[in-house]
Amino acid sequence: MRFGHFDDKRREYVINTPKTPYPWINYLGTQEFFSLISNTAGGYSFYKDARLRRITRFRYNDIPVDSNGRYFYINDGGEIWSPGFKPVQNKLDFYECRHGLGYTIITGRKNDIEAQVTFFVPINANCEIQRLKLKNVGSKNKKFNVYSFIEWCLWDANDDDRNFQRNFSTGEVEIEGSTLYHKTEYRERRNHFAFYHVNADIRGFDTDRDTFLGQFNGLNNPDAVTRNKSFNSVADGWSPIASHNVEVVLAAGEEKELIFILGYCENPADKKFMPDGSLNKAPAHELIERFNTTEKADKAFAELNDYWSSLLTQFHIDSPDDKLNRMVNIWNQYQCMVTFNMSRSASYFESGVGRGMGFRDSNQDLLGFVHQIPTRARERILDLAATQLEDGGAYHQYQPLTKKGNNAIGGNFSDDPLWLIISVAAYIKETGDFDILKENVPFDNNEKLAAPLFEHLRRSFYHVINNLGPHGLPLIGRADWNDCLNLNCFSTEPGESFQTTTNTEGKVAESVLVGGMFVYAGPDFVELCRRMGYNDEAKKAQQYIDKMEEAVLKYGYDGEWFLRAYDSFGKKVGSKECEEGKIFLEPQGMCVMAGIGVKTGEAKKALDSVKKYLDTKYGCVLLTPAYTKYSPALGEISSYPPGYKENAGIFCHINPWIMAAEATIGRGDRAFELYKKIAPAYIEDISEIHKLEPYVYSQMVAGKDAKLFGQAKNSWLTGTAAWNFVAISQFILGIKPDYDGLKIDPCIPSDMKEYTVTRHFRNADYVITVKNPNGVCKGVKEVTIDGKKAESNILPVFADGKKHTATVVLG
Ligand code: BGC
Ligand code: IFM
Repeated sequence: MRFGHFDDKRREYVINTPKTPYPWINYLGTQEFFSLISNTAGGYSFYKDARLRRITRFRYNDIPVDSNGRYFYINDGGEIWSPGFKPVQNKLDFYECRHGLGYTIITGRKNDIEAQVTFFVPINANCEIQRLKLKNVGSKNKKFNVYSFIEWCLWDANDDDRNFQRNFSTGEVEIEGSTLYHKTEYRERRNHFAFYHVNADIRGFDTDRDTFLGQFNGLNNPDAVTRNKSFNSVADGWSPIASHNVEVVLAAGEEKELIFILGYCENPADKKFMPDGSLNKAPAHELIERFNTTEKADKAFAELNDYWSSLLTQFHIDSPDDKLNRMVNIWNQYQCMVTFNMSRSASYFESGVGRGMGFRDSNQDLLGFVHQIPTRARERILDLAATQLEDGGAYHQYQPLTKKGNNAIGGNFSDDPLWLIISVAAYIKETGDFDILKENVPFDNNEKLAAPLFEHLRRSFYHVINNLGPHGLPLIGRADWNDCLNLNCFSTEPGESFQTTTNTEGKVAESVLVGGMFVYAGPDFVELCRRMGYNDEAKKAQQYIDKMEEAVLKYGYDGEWFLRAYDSFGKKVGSKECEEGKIFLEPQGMCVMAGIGVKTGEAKKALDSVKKYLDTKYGCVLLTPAYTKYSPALGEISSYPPGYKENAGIFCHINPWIMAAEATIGRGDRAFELYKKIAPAYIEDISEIHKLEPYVYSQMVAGKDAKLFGQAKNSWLTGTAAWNFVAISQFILGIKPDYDGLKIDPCIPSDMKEYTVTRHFRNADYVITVKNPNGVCKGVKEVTIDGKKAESNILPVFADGKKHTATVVLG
């Protein structure tokens, strides 16, 4: 069952009922000002940091779900309704929500009034624009009242949610014509403020929530709206809001537009106040001036669309498969941008206060984003590297506002350092910018400890080598990629201390996955050593990689698949010897992608075992059989009921590793079969089972052991986005940026006859047509570039701003 449809021409998902199985959301904003918006206009806004600079308030896990947003009310002769259905929830004559790239358009119609709101955050501006178009679609004149509503958050979302003894006394506002200002704490620690403006004369306003609502009402029936007259309340503490009341008169067929602007501003410390002690509103006036007419808003909206069009031309496919085109050209790339911006901080499953930018997560997100805006990827790499510790380990996250690393959700994740090598290599392959390796970057955010970025990669590489366990495999530390596989018996409760039930002090439990990752990432380190002229070091590094590969094959292979780990008792995890958790998905993907056992047959066997034991109709589960009992020796993984999350959920993030692994051994049919199982566009028809947005990936789909098999959770912010883009664009379609050119090496389903990819790469456009006349999966037989036969399948770097045409024939 569906709740809408894709409109590929407009690059939108069109939802035709407010009653989706869960709020289906979108993200507005590309740089610093961001908003989350659901299909009923719920959600919130923040500046840079969802925790430290929250602009509007949201109530997590409230009832009904998705409480609070930017809401409009229409009072049409006593009939009250909202264009987005919520919060009034009156039956509408028509409803539609179009989630597009960086904008959402919600239309509601009732009693001959059509109200359409376009929400977007313009490029290079710290505000959300809400264009409310009102049309009288009937034959009689209409006179009605519009009320806007947003609720301010008192900046620090964490504090806002709990420190009421203080917060109920700090709220302050200021009113100037049609602009309602929020300036809590401005008198002391803040130099920023927010405002909500409408480009029309207002009949009234409210800034005190409880006055606007009335003590016994919810957002569905505010007093001000039911009595049809704002109270002109001026908040003094409690909960400041901003609500305008505009009277609208429309002749039959007439249309009017109101432009609401929700803005964020900063003042220099010495220009905070005007001589009369009021807020210095100059930056707000400027911002309002930029967008306060229909023409200006039109222009800003067109700019946003152009921005996206230009980003999406970096990689574009034309194939006979509409679903593939829509995933690759639109939604997967869009989600990659969103994960790049948000990491794991703010979604409808992440509260925005728990996590900031993850070291592991952001490095991976970059893999799916780097081709879009390489300069931003460069900046991100330097920010991440600055949070690396001197020994090569890393803080697991940092807050985007301060850019300082912290271990709020723990530290000592053994995979973290290697992700930096992987992301830097991807960035250099995309751009050819080897100079980044010479950038001086602090360790531990300490300028005194700064060293060239290359040194950071070196420390990453040796962090693994300096932390090997009894089998020569990497020690697992607190965890590796799988946060919940805690083999050193860490407590899972925040604040509780390390329980040394094994007394092996972290020196026994080892990760086969990190071993595989080392072999996957290592060759890039070796290549970068060479490019820096460190040939001896390259040789030495290669020896370590070879040794690791041996150790993985010798101690990390279990006969038919790769083992997952050794626990802190030295016992195997993910082995046929185990009662539960006999086989895990991650090492099969990573080790094969690394090329381990490809020539000698272990790789193929491992992937056959994935198919045999881990595959389901909705994708591959993370392990099987699921753990049925909690075990401190395994940690959080065993705390989840079977089939959920890391305990045998279909972890969408790792499925593309298997696709890439299948492509590595040449099985294009299987790689694409797996791609289609989890790619949202292919499973739109089961939206009622899947439950979450059919246009983006979710982190997890409940596995075969779960009661709700097939139901997704944690949509949007997941490494699934980047890795699926890598799997489809590089491993399956085979367009792989490399150090010296664009390598074309597809591994496709045998019935895929032809496709064309337009790829912008280092200042040239490559139009690459792949032909598969003999129905093979892999193997480049012939390449021509600009009509001439090429020597290899690596298209050269033209960097001439021109278009180049390549034909690649498989066979
Ligand atoms: C996992 C959660 C876990 C958390 C612990 C996340 O990545 O998905 O299940 O609770 O890490 O750090
Ligand atoms: O690898 C992690 C990721 O960092 C956050 N989500 C869950 C994954 C697996 O535990």
